[in-house]
Amino acid sequence: MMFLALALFAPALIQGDASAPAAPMPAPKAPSGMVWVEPGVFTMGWDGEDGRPDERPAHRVRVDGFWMDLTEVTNAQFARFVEATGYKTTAEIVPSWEELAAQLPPGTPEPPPGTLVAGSLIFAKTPGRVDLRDYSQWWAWTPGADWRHPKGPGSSIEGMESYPVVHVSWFDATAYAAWAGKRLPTEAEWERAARAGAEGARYIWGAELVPDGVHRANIWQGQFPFENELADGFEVAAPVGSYAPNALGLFDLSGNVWEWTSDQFQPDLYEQRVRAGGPGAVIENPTGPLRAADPRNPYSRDSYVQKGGSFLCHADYCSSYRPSARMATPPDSGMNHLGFRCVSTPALWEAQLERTRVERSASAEPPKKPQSVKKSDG
Ligand SMILES: [Ca+2]
Ligand SMILES: [Ca+2]
Repeated sequence: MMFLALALFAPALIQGDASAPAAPMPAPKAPSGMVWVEPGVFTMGWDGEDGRPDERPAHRVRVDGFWMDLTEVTNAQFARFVEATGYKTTAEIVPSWEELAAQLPPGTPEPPPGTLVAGSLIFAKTPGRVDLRDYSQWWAWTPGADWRHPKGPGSSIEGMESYPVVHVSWFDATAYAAWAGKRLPTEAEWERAARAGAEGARYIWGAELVPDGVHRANIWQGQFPFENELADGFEVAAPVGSYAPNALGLFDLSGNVWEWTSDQFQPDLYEQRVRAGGPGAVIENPTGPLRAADPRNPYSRDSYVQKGGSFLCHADYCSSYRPSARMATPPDSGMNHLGFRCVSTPALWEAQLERTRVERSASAEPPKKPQSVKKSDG
């Protein structure tokens, strides 16, 4: 939290990116809690030895400027949204069989009536070493788990106001963003922001995972998924801003909780881009494909990219705290290591300010006088 306090009180000092070309205009005034990411070209993806096939080939991408939330969206911020709108998250609603069936192999029998319940997935350590290809061994479907009950029924978020909100589906994250005058970042915007000040580096902060013995992200040390040595101080999510930020002042882009993006996932997307663009092409403001092709969720039409890894990421298992790493999840799924942060643009933010002005003036109008009823003489 120390790092976060510093950044919130000195936002003007952390704008700018030495690796970006000079902006033609000064950065617009940032909405509270956000920082301007300059427009510019960067290398997206990773051809290094620890990169996975879906991160290849690295290619040049240009994105327009945008603001990004300094932190993952917190429980306190999400609570304000729910209070203002009465919104119910996906994890709080009993799923319909039609929705579930669309993500399962054809012919999967329908469960007996009354057995479908609202809930979410919670990580549970295994008793010992397991086959890492079968992630069902450390994920427990937990009825009653939702953003207000992150560990299931009986748990609460009291005292966890500054922790990232979790158990939020892509739909929930998108609804929050629209309410806040923001949107989810594209995958390219997210990676552009994460690479600020460390272009071409393996990690968001440079070449070493733990430079000078200082942990830079909340991930997993020890042996996944049964022994966590807690060298970075946290077993599950940490309050946002517990580690030093990147060059732009953005916290926890690496680790803590995964972050939803607005892009659908396809494992060979970068190959398709480079083929379509030709050698040396700079891809402008790329967005995801219209439909997903996610090998981990083969029956789901939609699966959205998430970035940054989480407190569960381990050097031997996924190392998804690298800025190029990609994972995807169907939009109706929540988990206790998956959250989000938002971005905004001058146009989106101006529309939000206008909406606020209209709402304020509407609520400031004096109440209409009741119409007097003329008594008839007749
Ligand atoms: Ca940790
Ligand atoms: Ca994160």
